Amino acid sequence: MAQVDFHERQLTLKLVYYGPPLSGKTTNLRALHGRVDALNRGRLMTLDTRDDRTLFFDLLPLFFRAGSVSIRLKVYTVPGQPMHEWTRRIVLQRADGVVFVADSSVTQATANREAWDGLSHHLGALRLDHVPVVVQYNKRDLPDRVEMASADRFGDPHRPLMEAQAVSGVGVVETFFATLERTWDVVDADVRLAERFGIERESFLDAMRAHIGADQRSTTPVLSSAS
Ligand SMILES: Nc1nc2c(ncn2[C@@H]2O[C@H](COP(=O)(O)OP(=O)(O)OP(=O)(O)O)[C@@H](O)[C@H]2O)c(=O)[nH]1
Ligand SMILES: [Mg+2]
Repeated sequence: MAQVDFHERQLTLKLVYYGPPLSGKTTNLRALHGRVDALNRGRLMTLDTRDDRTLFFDLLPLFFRAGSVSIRLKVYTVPGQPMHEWTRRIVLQRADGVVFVADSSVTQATANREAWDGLSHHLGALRLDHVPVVVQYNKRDLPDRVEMASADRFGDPHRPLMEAQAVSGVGVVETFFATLERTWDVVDADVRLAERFGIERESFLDAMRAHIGADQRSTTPVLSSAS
């Protein structure tokens, strides 16, 4: 659950990137990190094995202000390898929103489904069934990618699916914001954020956009007003 300190006017939210082995969870986080302009950038913490497999988790902390409220957004990835099931549960604790990064390769359909089942199981055990989950089909550049029309929607035929090619940054920010919007709505319904902090959903999202929208590759430095 979100940590909300109405007295100090501080809000801490946790997002978790979950999914099968090698689907591109860490790559999503790296692309997101690359978007935050250098002046505002927090450290991206990764803990890998020598072959780049996530060992415990990655963490990208994002700090920004929306009006008079300080927001701390902690973005994690879980390790996808089967042996890390317990670590995945620990990383999911207290999540406010989840991005499920599915692999578009048709050969990964079973792996996607197994990871989804694991996620559902953990969310249930952690009493987090209300947490919004946004599904991203990553690696849309693969020649053997599944057609979106026939892609697994994990039990909900109306579930919206995001498409991404995280390795080139495509679809990363869109997925992130889709998740953040749904997370705000669920947390707001729970603790009445807008009413008690006096910030509207759009101001929160605009502040986040200002923080993450500045492209570090831009030759003109863009100073975020939200720092
Ligand atoms: N073709 C293609 N490859 C991608 C894409 N995104 C990530 N990859 C590659 O997929 C491999 C795994 O990416 P990671 O981001 O490390 O995957 P992960 O989900 O964090 O893996 P684990 O932490 O071990 O579960 C790397 O070689 C990436 O370069 C994509 O959009 N297209
Ligand atoms: Mg990883």
